[in-house]
This record gives sequence, structure tokens and C-alpha cells, in this order.
Amino acid sequence: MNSSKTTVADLALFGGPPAFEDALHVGRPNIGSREGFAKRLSEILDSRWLTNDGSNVREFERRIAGFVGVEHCVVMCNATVALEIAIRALGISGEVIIPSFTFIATAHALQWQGITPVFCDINPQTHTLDPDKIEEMITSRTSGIIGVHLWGRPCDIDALSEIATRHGLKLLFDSAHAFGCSYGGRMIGAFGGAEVFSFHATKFINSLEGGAVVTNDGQLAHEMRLKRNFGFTDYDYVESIGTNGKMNELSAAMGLTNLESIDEFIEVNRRNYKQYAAELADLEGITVLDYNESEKCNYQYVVLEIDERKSIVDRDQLIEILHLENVLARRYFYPGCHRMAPYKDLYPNAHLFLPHTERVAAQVINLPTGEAITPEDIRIVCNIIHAAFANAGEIHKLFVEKAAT
Ligand code: T4K
Repeated sequence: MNSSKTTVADLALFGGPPAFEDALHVGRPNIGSREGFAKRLSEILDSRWLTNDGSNVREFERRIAGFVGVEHCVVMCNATVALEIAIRALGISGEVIIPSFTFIATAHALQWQGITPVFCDINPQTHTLDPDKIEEMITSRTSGIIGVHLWGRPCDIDALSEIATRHGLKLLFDSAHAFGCSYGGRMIGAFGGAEVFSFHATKFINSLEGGAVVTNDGQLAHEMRLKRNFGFTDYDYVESIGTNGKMNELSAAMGLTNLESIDEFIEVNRRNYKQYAAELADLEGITVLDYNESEKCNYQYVVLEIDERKSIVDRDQLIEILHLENVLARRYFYPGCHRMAPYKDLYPNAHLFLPHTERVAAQVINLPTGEAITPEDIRIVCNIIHAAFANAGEIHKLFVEKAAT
């Protein structure tokens, strides 16, 4: 292990010992009070009520709705199924406009049920749907828009709402990253027809696996509850088509426990983000994506943009350098949904409309954060990046040699 790197020989790329013995992951779960979770777990086992609208699920729904300031919350087994159910309950069909620069689940939730995702470009500054590009993608088959609050940074909700209203389209938000964030002083969750949160293990508030749809539309919430449980309204009466989207009691107990630590998790994420931003501030061509701190932010992603026109080390070289040091930085959401199966074959020309998506997807790196990462870990990660920049000439030569062999 070598936690301070200066010369080229110090880098694992050139045979030096890796900076970390154990891998540093992006997405290490935050874990709240172990005693609190153990107590809830014991109560669940005593009650022998393990799933299907149990008391922890109901309490989790009440807490989320109260926190966000909406009337209804329907928790589900994960956000992908929550998206699928929300899409069906909203009556979305035909074509739906979404960004390609998102996790694949946003697109799959549509395609899975025979709805065509139409990929729209992003604004390269915000990384979210570019409202100026949406209208040219609307056809007679378009029934909705799904905006994604990527990295917890809200879409231009006002512009999207205006376009959706003017064209009579349903507006749904994939808010998987944006629990605890606000837009114009209102919590994310209160916008559009509905919004979907993820509580996957890698999210800053996790319920092991889990998701939720929040809405102020009572009828929509009722339909989603039915669809979450096969369409049952009574023991042997099915009112509509449905699936199994239920959250179990253990997940809800984990979610409730973690929700009690939300302020601490945000504070740790904020501290980590500030440290990365400060330690990488002087590197030409690298930007740590910022948050609008006049709003509430969860700071759950530390996102670097490597501008290939200015940086002396490129994105993929830096990823390889970090991985060899046991820092498992990620390229979320490379290469964009439009370049993944099945979309790359279904819509082979999509890239022609997505120049900003293509460029941003080739520039982004996500660094480890959350409560599993210490200030010393961050110092070491930043030291590796500084050492890579200080030795860029040698690194460049090595990559050229590697490419030639
Ligand atoms: N919409 C958007 C915009 C999303 O980002 C997501 C999910 C969704 C919708 C759908 O939400 P869910 O249906 O998942 O609720 C991860 C997550 O699986 C996914 O939830 C997340 N977004 C996406 C951004 O990241 P992977 O393939 O990177 O996950 P995985 O399981 O490989 O975990 C990443 C790393 O985290 C691992 O390398 C190690 C670490 N890890 C992971 C788990 C599960 C741990 O240390 N402990 C763990 O328990 O997609």
C-alpha cells in the first residue's frame, strides 16, 4: 500500500503498490442505527407479518409523504417497478420523451411494456433534459415526458411543465437521485403527475432494495396500490391487471431506520463533496460538478467532468489509473442508453440527435462518497489524481505504447 504518490513510479499503473488494499467503491451503502434496525427486525419477526402492506411499509409511506410534502406515497420493491407501475397508471403509451443520459432503468421501464422511449438531448451544463430540444421530438404518438433529476440536480421543471401542459402530455419525473432535494424551495416529489424515488442500497437513503411513487393525485395513488398487488381489491377479487411490486417489511424497516439519519448522511456527503472540490480545484480541465446550494441538496454523487480539450489526462486513462489503485470510480451513465441494447439496434440513428449526451457521457467520472469514505480516503484519491496530472507526459507515452502492442 502506498498512500502518498508523487513520482511516476509511485503509481500502480507503473508497478507501484496500489494506494488502497481494499477496494473503494462508488455506492457503498449508508447504514443508520444498527440498534434501531435490530429492534424493528425483532418486532417484524414477532408479528409474523413480513410483507403486503405491513405496518412498517405504511409508516415508511407516511414518513416519506410528510417529508416531501405530498398527499400520497406508494412504496414498491424497487424504483424500476415503481416507474413501470406509474407509467401504466398514468395511462402513458405510444412514445415518451426521455433523456438518454440516465440509468438504463428509465428507458427499460418504457420499452418493457411496449412503449417507445424517444431520446432527447441534455443541456451540457445541467446534464438534464434540454427543454429547447423537446418540442422537435413530439409526434402524434407522444403521450408523455419523463424528466430525470440527474445527480439530484433538478430538471428545468417549469419549462418541462409548460411544454407538457401546452401539448397535453403526461409529465413524470424519475427522481431516483433526488430524494431530499428541492426546486424553487419545494421538495422534489411534488411536481408533475408523479415522481419516483429509488431506495436501492447505493442510494444515500436505502431500504436494501426499494422505490416509491409520490403524488398529490388520490385516484392515481389508488390505481398504483392495486397494480402493486396484482390488481386485488379483496381476497379473491381482481379489479385490474397488476404485478408484484410490493415492498417487504424488512426493507421498510431499513428505510425507516435510515430516514432517521438523513441529516447526518447529507452532512457527510456535503463534507466529502466540499473536500473533493477543494482538493481538485487547481487542476486544469477537471470540474467537480456543483450543486445549487440555495436549494436543498443531498450531495450523493461526486461527479468529475474531464474536458478532453483542456485536461492533460483523459477520462478513460484516469479511470484505469484509479482502478489500478483500487479506487473503483464509475463512468455513470456511459455510453448513454441509446448506445446500449436493445436501443442501439432499435434506434441506430439516435446519436445524431444527441451531441451533448455523447460528449458528456465521455467526460464523466463518479468518485466514492457516503459515510463509508473517510477524509483521509478522499485525500489519497485526490493525491492519485494530482500525481497523474503531474506525470501526464509519462502516462501518455505508456498509453500510446500499450495501444501499439
Ligand atoms: N432511475 C435512475 C436515474 C437510477 O439511477 C436508477 C438506479 C433507477 C432509475 C432504478 O432504481 P432501482 O430499480 O435500482 O431502485 C446502481 C444501482 O443498482 C442502481 O440502483 C442505480 N440507479 C445506479 C445508478 O447504480 P450498478 O450496476 O452500478 O449497481 P451495483 O449493484 O453494481 O452497485 C454499485 C457498487 O456499489 C458496487 O460496485 C459496490 C457497491 N455496493 C453495492 C451494493 C448493492 C456495495 O458496496 N454494497 C451493496 O450492497 O447500478
